[in-house]
Amino acid sequence: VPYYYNTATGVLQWEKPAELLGGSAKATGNTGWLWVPDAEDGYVAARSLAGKNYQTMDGRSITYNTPRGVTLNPLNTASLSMLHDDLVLLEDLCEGMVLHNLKERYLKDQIYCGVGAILIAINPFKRLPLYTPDIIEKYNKRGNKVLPPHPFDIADKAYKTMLEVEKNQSILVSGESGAGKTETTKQCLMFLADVAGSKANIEQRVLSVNPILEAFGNAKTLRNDNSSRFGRFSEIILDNEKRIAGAQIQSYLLEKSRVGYQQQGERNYHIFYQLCRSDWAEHYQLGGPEYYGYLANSNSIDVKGMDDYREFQDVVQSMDSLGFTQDEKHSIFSILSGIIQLGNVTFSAANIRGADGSTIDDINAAYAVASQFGVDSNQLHEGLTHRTLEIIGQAPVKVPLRVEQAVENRDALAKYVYEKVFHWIVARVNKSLAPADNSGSFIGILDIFGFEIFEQNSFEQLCINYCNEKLQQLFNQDTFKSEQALYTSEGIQFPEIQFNDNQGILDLIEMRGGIFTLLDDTVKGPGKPEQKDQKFGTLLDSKFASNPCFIPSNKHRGINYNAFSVNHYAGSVVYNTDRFVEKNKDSLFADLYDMMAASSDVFIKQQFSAAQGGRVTLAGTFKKQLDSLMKDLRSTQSHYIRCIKANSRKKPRIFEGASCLEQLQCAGVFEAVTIRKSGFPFRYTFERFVERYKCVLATEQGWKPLQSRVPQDQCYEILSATGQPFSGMQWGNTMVLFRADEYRILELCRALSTDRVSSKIQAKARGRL
Ligand code: AOV
Ligand code: MG
Repeated sequence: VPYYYNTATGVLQWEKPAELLGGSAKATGNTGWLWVPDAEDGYVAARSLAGKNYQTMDGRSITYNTPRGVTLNPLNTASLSMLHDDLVLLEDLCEGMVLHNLKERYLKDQIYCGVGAILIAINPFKRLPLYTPDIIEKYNKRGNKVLPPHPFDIADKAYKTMLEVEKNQSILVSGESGAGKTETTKQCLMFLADVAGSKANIEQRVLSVNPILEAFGNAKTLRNDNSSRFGRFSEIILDNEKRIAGAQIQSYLLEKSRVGYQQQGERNYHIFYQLCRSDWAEHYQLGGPEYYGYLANSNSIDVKGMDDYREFQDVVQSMDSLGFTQDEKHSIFSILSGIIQLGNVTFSAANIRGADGSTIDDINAAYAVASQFGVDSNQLHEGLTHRTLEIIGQAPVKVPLRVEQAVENRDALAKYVYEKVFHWIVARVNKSLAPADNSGSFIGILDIFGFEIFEQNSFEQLCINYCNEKLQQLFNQDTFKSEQALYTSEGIQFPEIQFNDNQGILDLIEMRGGIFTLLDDTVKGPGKPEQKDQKFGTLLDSKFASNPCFIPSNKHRGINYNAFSVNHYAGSVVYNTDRFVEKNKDSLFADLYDMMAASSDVFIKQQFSAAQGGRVTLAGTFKKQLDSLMKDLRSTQSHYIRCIKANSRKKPRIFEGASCLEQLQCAGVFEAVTIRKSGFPFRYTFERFVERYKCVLATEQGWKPLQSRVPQDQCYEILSATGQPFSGMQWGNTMVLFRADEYRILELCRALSTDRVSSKIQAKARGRL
């Protein structure tokens, strides 16, 4: 077995440069291999045959039609075997190479990888021993050591930067459903709780928020058994000694439609099933979940690996540790029972004073709801099956609702009440975690839905994608700014850096007169919901026909619904305008609202005490929330974690390249790469440069010591020994910066030297044998 001995570092088994790998890799060197886009793998390494025909490295024949103006990236086969912790160190930073690196690492359970300051985390779909106390300890006590990429690395950086520069920090976690955002967030929280600690075990209370919020805000979906159906920004508040003093949570866009309806195979919120399975169920006259429409209609009741009975105990325990009173818990659970039973209230068509109306089938179901909600059962019956029309100058009239309208009205009540409960819980948690002194600094962690492009996209997707545009803008500006800051602090002239700015898309959506305002105006105007959707679509078309970020309805061929598209940074998304207006409306018929406000249950009464705002729209509320979030984030130093879902089967060891590529694009990873690449992407402090390249001085006779003592001079010495011009090197105050061309030459020189020396040692070793 040949061995390599590096006399400069004293390390045996030198990391052998790829250019010298010998054998097949060498033979196939740079001879026409290309990264060819592939529908399944994202990219495959292949060689051009004739025309559209290519042969892949593993011998398959494929065809690819290269679009005009596109050149395929050449591939240096030797670099295939070099895997990096930080993708920026790839000499060839193209999409194919990035994807290849991530895949090879993933298959070796190296699920984390950096791209500059960004952490990419690929969901392993299996438990890895990466989060133990001794690993926390390792990151916490690292000193100056560079450790492998990890969420602890990011949390540690955030915490230590805060200690150093007294600036609030934030960690922004994004990715598609099931990519691992919530798990990653919990890992960061766990690290901070452990490392920062607190005076009175406050960190344990901060951690006990998770079971509660997950029970009320998470549900089983087809994509994720424990899918968060709300966005969340958790601020961990630190005192003057930088110990945890409390926390505050802000939630975004709870998916309330789930309360009334779930797709087949999905579930309602976990808490409903937990309550039905709990020892408390009897108290609220609840049977098993299979008895209730809201819980059983989607044919998914139990989740593999999830114990609803036990989880409920966790929830109650967490509530206790956060100081929820017995009364508060009872109020919440009785409202939940009311919602569950409300779903079993069904209607039949009836003639009401000569008009088409409806009546409740089983009055006992309504009694049960009325008693849990503390309202009068007649009023409930009346409120569900009628609505009061107020016409100015006339006495109000009661209009009967047809069956389908009554059902919608019933679901609206359930959704509305549930949302109230959810918001109350978040507020209650915040009350109990509020720090005594409000002056502290914070580390915020954002766990929020990533960019969504579905087969059918609606109002919810527009809100989510709008949010991602906002975050993407911040991300680009941050990446740009941190590059700029580095060049400035190194005293190097800032190169011309280009990147795609998405302000135009944001303007289209949020500006006065933009999509959101038009939608809000349509909600307030007259007409039936369907007519309003139509009107909204027409308005958009007439207003934005020539906006480059917008595609009007008449440009959507082969689509059988009213559509418009937005050219988002992550790709063009087609939105279906049906129900947009209705979904944006965030109110309840006054009959039901007033009924709830008169409840005999103090808790409910309180929730409905404020007059219902007439003008509330979801778009308006969400925009306001986001503005405030962005303001908070801009005041912090941000750290980014991009979660990637390796496959849609939720199985370990499967890497679906094309989908991963799409996610990386949606995460804006390549924008960051572009920004970095357009400057000087390779950078080493003088010391690290010397460490890596001093071997260049080696000759046939062996290693040569450096003449100078000053690191920067040592760098010059090394470069001049290569005999290459290196005119493009940038000399900063502490580091040398350069581009891929210089990097390639340097690596080659390094490779040649180490090879010379190691073959010499081998020869010697053989001679001795
Ligand atoms: P999400 O938060 O990104 O989805 P989760 O964090 O809930 O995704 O992760 C989904 C599932 O993937 C988890 O329940 C785990 O089974 C598994 N998983 C994720 N990260 C890890 C890890 N580091 N180690 C082991 N298993 C992991 V959503 O909330 O749906 O957008 O709305
Ligand atoms: Mg989640």
